[in-house]
Amino acid sequence: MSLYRGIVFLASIFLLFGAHVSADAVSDLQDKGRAAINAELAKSKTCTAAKLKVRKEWGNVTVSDRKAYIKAVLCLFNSPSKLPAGVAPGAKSRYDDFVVTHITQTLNIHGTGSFLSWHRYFTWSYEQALVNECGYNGTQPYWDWGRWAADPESSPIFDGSDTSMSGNGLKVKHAATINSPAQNGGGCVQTGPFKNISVNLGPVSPVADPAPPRNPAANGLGYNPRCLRRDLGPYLTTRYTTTAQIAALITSTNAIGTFQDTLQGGTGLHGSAHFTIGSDPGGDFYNSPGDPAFWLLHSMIDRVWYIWQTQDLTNRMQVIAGQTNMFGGGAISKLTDNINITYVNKDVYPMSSLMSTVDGPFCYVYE
Ligand SMILES: *[C@@H]1O[C@H](CO)[C@@H](O)[C@H](O)[C@H]1NC(C)=O
Ligand SMILES: *[C@@H]1O[C@H](CO)[C@@H](O)[C@H](O)[C@H]1NC(C)=O
Ligand SMILES: *[C@@H]1O[C@H](CO)[C@@H](O)[C@H](O)[C@H]1NC(C)=O
Ligand SMILES: *[C@@H]1O[C@H](CO)[C@@H](O)[C@H](O)[C@H]1NC(C)=O
Ligand SMILES: [Cu+2]
Repeated sequence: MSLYRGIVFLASIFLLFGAHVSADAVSDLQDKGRAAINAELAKSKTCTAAKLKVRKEWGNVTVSDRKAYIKAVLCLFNSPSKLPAGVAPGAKSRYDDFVVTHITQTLNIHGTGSFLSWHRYFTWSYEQALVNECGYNGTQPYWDWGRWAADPESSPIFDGSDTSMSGNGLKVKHAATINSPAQNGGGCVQTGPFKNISVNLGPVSPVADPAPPRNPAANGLGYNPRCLRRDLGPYLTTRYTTTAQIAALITSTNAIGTFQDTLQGGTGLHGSAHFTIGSDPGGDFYNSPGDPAFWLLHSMIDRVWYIWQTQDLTNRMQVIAGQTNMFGGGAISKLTDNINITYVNKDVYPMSSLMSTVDGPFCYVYE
């Protein structure tokens, strides 16, 4: 065979098989950590291989499972609130109970030692509500920001189809925010399964143009019904949440403090993903769970933490850093500190019980 034909032959082999065997860099790290999780599972007091659940990327969830997930989320929007009278007059649905829980604890769950474990437990409790209160039998999907970084609007998560989490907001003329130039939406979401939901709570700290109407209560818990808005676009994802950047965070940070601070820093993965949804309530630090894509975003935050942990479980499982108040105030956070999200899950756990995804209340891995 001539040299030329040899090269063509090798290139064809690569095209046929190479593209399939090489997963992305973050999935490679995930696969590398899986043996450590399996060893942890074998020691678990609560989780077994038979009970283990697998959380998947939205693009890898089957169409019928996406529909089942959407149906269960709509069920939470259509179920009554269970909050005791007087806690939040604006909470009209069971879904709103989760939003209220986040609003009232915001200053003690971000930039604190509890950020990762609080949001892990919060997201899992939401998944539990979908299962136990709305008949869902799947798992909480995640949004891999890197996979769709080039164009989030065309992803199966935000393409506006009836198997998406609804599309962008209507394109309206609007100003840049401090976090991003104006992107491709800014108005009300008018496509997909969630086009008709009512955002009832907040705003508390809106980062959106035009500004949402003020809440009748200063704490944002009054009734303030309005449309769901988004301002999706590629500005932040192409700059700050690429697969290479996600992998770099996992491989270049050894200390939990550095890991969580980099994740949450100015142009870190967490804020960049939130401001990619943007607008109202997506761009509101307190009220962001009012957008149902919040849970896919935070499942990915949890996945990044999980993958980071699995690279060195012995040193990265039961570790914590930070204080109890977002502004650096309060006490030093301890693994014995309780996480209490009372209205959406009555079970209170110390953070030490929320560090492993295959022990304590949890029994899941990522794929
Ligand atoms: C979940 O529900 C779907 C549809 O109702 C069904 O096809 C599937 O077998 C169920 N899966 C499990 C694990 O129960
Ligand atoms: C949209 O929501 C409103 C208020 O909840 C309801 O009256 C209306 O029937 C809904 N429309 C559709 C198409 O679901
Ligand atoms: C959890 O918070 C609720 C509401 O603030 C409170 O009533 C309850 O006593 C707390 N539970 C624990 C165990 O701290
Ligand atoms: C998604 O599915 C594709 C095709 O089956 C697979 O190659 C890829 O690894 C999956 N990605 C994730 C994140 O599971
Ligand atoms: Cu949060």
